[in-house]
Amino acid sequence: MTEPRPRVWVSQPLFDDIVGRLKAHFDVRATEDVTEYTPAQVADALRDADGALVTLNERIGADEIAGAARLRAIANVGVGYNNLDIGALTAAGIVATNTPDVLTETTADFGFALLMATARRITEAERWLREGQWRQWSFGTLLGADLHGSTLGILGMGRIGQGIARRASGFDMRVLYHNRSRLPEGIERETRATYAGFDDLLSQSDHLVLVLPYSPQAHHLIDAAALAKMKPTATLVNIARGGIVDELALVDALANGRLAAAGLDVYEGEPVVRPELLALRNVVLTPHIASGSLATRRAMVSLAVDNLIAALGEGDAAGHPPTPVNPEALGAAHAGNIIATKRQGA
Ligand code: 8YV
Repeated sequence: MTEPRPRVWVSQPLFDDIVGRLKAHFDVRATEDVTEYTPAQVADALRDADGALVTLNERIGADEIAGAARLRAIANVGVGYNNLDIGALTAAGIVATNTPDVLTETTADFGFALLMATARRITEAERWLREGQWRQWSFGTLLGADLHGSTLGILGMGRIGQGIARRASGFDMRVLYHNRSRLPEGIERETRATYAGFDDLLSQSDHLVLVLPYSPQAHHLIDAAALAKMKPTATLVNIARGGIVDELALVDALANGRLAAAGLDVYEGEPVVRPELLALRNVVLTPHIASGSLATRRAMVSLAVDNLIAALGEGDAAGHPPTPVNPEALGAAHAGNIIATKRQGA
């Protein structure tokens, strides 16, 4: 009798031609429609799966994998993986992978676009024009803030932060950054970025861009106290995760002239956006699309597919997924059946 093929669950419709590559190795359970799952539905979908290809919308932790005795790998389509409880997955011998590098430049492009739109009030100006408010040309219409010659603060100086810094030096901006650890001198020189303490970054930036990974320590890092340290003329751009900013404190600062403007691609309760934010004139709001060029989204799915195939011990790179998040779980994933038996409490 032939061994049954491993089963994989693909949580959202992605690109059929790329996801189709999984079919050479696995029985694939794909999803036709964009779906919002309850935790119980995620647990159900994982129950008989050996692997899963998921997006940031699927939260997977101890509860969701409790009944998933065969599960050995989760390939996340995205560089951020705060939707996954890595501790719980590692303890269960499940490999998690993400999609770094392939989205760096596209996401940095978007961060810069959002920064420019925010500083120069581009979406606000278009709305105003479309509303028929442009009745006569006036010298003082919709005056914004310059990028050139200003100080850009970058909070989180990983690959995307560095991409934004490189773009900023082309705009003659002075670039400050704050990061968990200071970057090697060579990278500081190449990106023309200067390390600053957190408070200095807040107080000196004319424009502040958030590009740090979300973690419990980063939750509401930009709160009322942090916002109070910023210049009232400053702008804030968030392309990281919504939870880094206390949105109510942000709304208060924007509504009361303590911050000039904000550009947000991510939200605490996305896809729900607070009505208080929607009501403000001085915010640019986009629906979590920073990595969303067609080529990059395809590259992300392709890398996730490669990761899943290799993490489940198939293909040319069997056992060596290109971008694992918890490589320490790799050995365990290979001893698949042993782990499965352990997880079932046998
Ligand atoms: C993705 C992102 O679109 O990579 C990330 O961390 O936030 C976005 O680029 C998202 O993760 C899709 O799952």
